[in-house]
Formats: sequence, structure tokens, C-alpha cells
Amino acid sequence: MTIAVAASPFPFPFDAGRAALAVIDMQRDFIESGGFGASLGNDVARLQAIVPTVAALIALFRARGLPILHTRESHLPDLSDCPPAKRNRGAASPRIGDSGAMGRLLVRGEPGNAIIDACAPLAGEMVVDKPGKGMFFATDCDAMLRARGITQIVFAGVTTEVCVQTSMREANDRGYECLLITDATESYFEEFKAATIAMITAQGAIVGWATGFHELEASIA
Ligand code: C5J
Repeated sequence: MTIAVAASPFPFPFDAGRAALAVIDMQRDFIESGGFGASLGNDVARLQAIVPTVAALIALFRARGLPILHTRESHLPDLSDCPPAKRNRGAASPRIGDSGAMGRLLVRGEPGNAIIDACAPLAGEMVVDKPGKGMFFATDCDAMLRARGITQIVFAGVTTEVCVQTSMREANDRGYECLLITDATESYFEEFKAATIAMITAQGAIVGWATGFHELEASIA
């Protein structure tokens, strides 16, 4: 059974039997000072502001018994999954793999690479380490979701125009119906978030739909 969730550019046909929540990269490396995002000169306070809404969205899916997939952008300690084309971007120092205030930046298992406590996965929830910006590149995401009969993905997390948008576009190309929760995602750049929402919903939802947390909650709670 589908429920019409008020969304842009038109109602999203939410089907609880086929839907999963994807929480993208709610990691200390992006949200806390001393992490990878801050090392690039970004203001992490913008991302911290959405934490209560992301936590409420996770709680909503848990209360409904719906599947949740958490991603972490991370690299192996030997950086064999981090091509120079990625590592050599941004400021000359520090770079991915260099030591920071929370351990080595964007390296799997380091304190800064963990998901923040407020959004931490529970046992049984899917957790995917991804070396790229998109959640499908070099991961088992597609197989994990298809094994559960998932064909709709509700997106939250950071950052809107990088890992969230890339994951949403990858999902759209694989045939998933995608809904972005606009107050449960954030960018270091206000204008990039607005542009992303406009781009994905344009041309009749060419990448997917967008709505607010309360619109989804009111429809499916
Ligand atoms: C970035 C991400 N911004 N999770 N990663 O490098 O969006």
C-alpha cells in the first residue's frame, strides 16, 4: 500500500514495505571540529544544526520497524582504496590519511571516522564503508538493499551536494525511487544545498523528490 507524502515536485508514493532510510556519513570527520571537513576550512556548525532532525528521522524508521542503512566515507589504513586523484585535492596539508585531532583523517577505525553518538547505528542495521562519495561505488549496497526488497530510499545526512547527491543519483540510475529529507541534510555551503534540491526535483523529479521531516512524519507515523 502506498501513502502519498507531500513532496516536491509532486507527492511521493511511499510504500513502507519497500522503503529504507539511508543516513549518509553522519561522521565525526564531517560534523566535529578537528575532522576532515574542518581540515578543508569548512564551518562544521552548519552540519551540527541538523543532528536532532536526523536523529528524529532515524527514530521514526526504528519505531516503524523499517530498514536503516548508515554509510561512512572511509579508507583502508594503507590508503590502497584512495586514489591520488582523491587524496591530492584540497589544501596541501593535512590530507586524507594524515593525523588530525581525532586520529587519521577519513581512515577506517579511527575515532574521527565514527558515526556521531546521536546517530549511531543499532545492532542489525546496515552499515556500509564507502571509499567514494556515492554509496554504491565499490560497496555491497545494491545487493544488501535488493535482498531486502527495497525499491525506495529516503535520504538524509551530509553533505547535501557531495555524498548525499552522488548517492541519490547512483540510486536513481539503479531504479530506486529517492526522497530527500531537506531538513535532515546539510551542506557547508547554503547555496549548494539549495541548488541540489532544485536540481534533483527539477524536470518532474529527474533524480527524485524532496520533502521536510514533518511532512514525512505526518504521513507515515
Ligand atoms: C565530502 C561527504 N563532502 N560525505 N564527503 O567530502 O559529503
